Amino acid sequence: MALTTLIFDVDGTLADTERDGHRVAFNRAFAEAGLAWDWDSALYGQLLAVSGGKERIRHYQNRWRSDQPFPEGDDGYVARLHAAKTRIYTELLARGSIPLRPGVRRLLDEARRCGLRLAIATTTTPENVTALLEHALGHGSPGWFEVIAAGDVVRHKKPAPDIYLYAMERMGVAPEECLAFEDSENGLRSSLAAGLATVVTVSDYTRDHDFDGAALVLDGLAEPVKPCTILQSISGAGPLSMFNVNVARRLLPR
Ligand code: XBP
Ligand code: MG
Repeated sequence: MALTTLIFDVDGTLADTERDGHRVAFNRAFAEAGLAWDWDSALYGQLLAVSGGKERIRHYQNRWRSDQPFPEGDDGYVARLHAAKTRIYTELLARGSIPLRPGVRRLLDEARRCGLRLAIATTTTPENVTALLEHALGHGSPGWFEVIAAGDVVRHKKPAPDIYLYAMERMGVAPEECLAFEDSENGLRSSLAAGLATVVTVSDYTRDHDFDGAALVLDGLAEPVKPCTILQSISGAGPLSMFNVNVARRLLPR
């Protein structure tokens, strides 16, 4: 089937949001709540194995702070802690502190010129996606994406396929006509389980993940002045110095 649709993960794929964005916001929210918790960069790398911020907070408490249980009978505690984190994170984005990764704007512009359909499939909170797009890509850019599938809209977060299946169902497209973009093993497991050919652009946190099954693994989408390195490739991808729509079309099985 011919390529009609590109579906993007957000964190780590569109922008390096984790270490200097989400992590910082979690720590500030902990401080505001009077919790003496501090997630350093290395610990945060381990915590990324659990996708979703609320799930990550619960996992950390359970695994590292079982001596400090959350207030008994207060079901909303984690939700409020996480809402504070979202407020702080979106404030960071509004200050323009997190740029897009190289090649992201170039590929989105080209895809739109070619009439490809765009969507987002992410575990992060919807406000975070809108804030990142508005501040890093430009005013009105959330409207470039027909569907922004995010956060708790599905029951099971990545590595479950649910968020990709939800996005495709909303658009009325089949996996055979779509290409997914991911940066992590959890993300790749999710897109592959949804039946999607997937391009991975690794980040510092995910470089050593297992990307078995990916159609292409690059160090980034790249720009004309700074070519990419191919880390893993299926036959048919061909040589490339930069990821573009032509390369995307070559990756779909005929
Ligand atoms: C990203 C995540 C997110 C963010 C935090 O994973 O795991 O949970 O770290 O976002 P992916 P929230 O890139 O695979 O979607 O705190 O808003 O949940
Ligand atoms: Mg990601």
